[in-house]
Amino acid sequence: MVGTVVLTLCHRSQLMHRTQAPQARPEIEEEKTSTATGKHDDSPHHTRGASRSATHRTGAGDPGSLAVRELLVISAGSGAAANASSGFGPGLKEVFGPAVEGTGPELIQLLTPEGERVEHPEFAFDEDDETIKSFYRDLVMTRRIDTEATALQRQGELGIWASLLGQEAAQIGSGRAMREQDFAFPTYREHGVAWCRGIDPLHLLGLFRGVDQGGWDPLADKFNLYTIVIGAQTLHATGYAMGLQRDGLIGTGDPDRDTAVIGYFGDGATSQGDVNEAFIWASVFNAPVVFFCQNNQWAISEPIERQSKIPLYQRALGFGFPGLRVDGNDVLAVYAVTKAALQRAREGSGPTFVEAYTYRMGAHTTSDDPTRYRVIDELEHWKLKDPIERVKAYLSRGGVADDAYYAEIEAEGDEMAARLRKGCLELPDPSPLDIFDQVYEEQTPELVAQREQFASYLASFEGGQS
Ligand SMILES: Cc1ncc(C[n+]2csc(CCOP(=O)(O)OP(=O)(O)O)c2C)c(N)n1
Ligand SMILES: [Mg+2]
Repeated sequence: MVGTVVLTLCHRSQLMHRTQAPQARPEIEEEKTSTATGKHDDSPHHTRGASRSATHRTGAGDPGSLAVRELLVISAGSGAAANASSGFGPGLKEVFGPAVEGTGPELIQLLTPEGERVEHPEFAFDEDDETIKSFYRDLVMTRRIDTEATALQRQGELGIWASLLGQEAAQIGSGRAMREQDFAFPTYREHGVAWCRGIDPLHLLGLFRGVDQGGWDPLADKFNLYTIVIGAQTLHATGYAMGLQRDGLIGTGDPDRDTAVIGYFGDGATSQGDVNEAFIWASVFNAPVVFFCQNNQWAISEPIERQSKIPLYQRALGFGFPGLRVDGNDVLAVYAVTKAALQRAREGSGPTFVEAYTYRMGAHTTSDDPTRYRVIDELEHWKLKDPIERVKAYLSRGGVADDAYYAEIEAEGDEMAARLRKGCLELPDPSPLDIFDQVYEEQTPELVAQREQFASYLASFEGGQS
């Protein structure tokens, strides 16, 4: 029952984390101290302290040479290392500005965690309150899919589930910004975008139950099948975007014809070669693609500090296209920013990197236990920035929606969840022979022979199938 997806969503980096060589002296010292005091690597407190504080201390300018690294370690005690000039050229702060840590002042936000609308000089949310109400519905329904799928996995009905808890606004805001003709290339977590593309969530359950590969038609829904190989879909997105260029589907001025592509990936994926290659191709060919990174702060157990020493969006500069950081828990800001970036692509102005700054509130997948590597305080902090609560606060304060509306949405969610549960349990198991039918569009002689051989093997069992 447990399909191919299960094994590939593995915890390799989690295992590696424990055996990794430390990046700099302070970490070594910390590990020695903690061993001496009886703590070992499995302690969540130790892991948190070591990875967070040590990387902050070494997260500095140009660490290319040992001499520079030593300089940074020496200055680490002052807390200035992240911005210090190494003496070998300008420091990060001088090149990129002051925001090399935290969310920084450049975070684009249009709705605060308290549900207050705020202005931004470059981006505005220009839709009405009815649209915000519909965003609320999408957010709640998406979270409901997630809750039901998690429960189904816990009851043994799914092999695994990758929760999007906390990332709903990043996905609904960007998904709703797409036009019908735009094409999305997701990872394995984009359940909210799938919802926006009109994909029946039962298909998502089929994939995670291991009975099919997703089952939706990527061309019909303009939503590619989930990609588990980290970062690979950014190349697919770029290639597709270049195809659109060659088909003359950008820059015509016709809003129903001009098309953009959006490629989703995580913070950890930015360390993959595929992603960096996609950036280069998209840049030099001016491909109509939006690189949408959900920086949820973690790649399984690896914190963002181990992926980048500068805010991710600033990397775009080095590739030659614009990068922006948006509050990924603010559905209005994500919508406004993604809409502008997609339009830029459709007009033929090339790629944009959007970093949606958010937080993975749940485990990496149902196979993961985040209490082993991160502090509970972090989660408490992010709960205050919940993407759904702030929309509800806005709607309630302005009298746009009331309890009756919220109850209606909740009832709709429960009804959908019951349908999904029933549908999931009724999903037919595939025949083992299906695999031969779905490799190529047309059969090859080798496959036909292999199929026959396997069919007679299956038939050799009592009650076996052919
Ligand atoms: C090429 C490749 N390497 C490793 C893995 C195992 N793996 C699955 S998810 C994951 C972490 C991805 O983190 P991130 O890109 O931040 O996305 P998130 O899961 O946080 O959404 C890894 C290493 C994989 N699926 N593919
Ligand atoms: Mg991540």
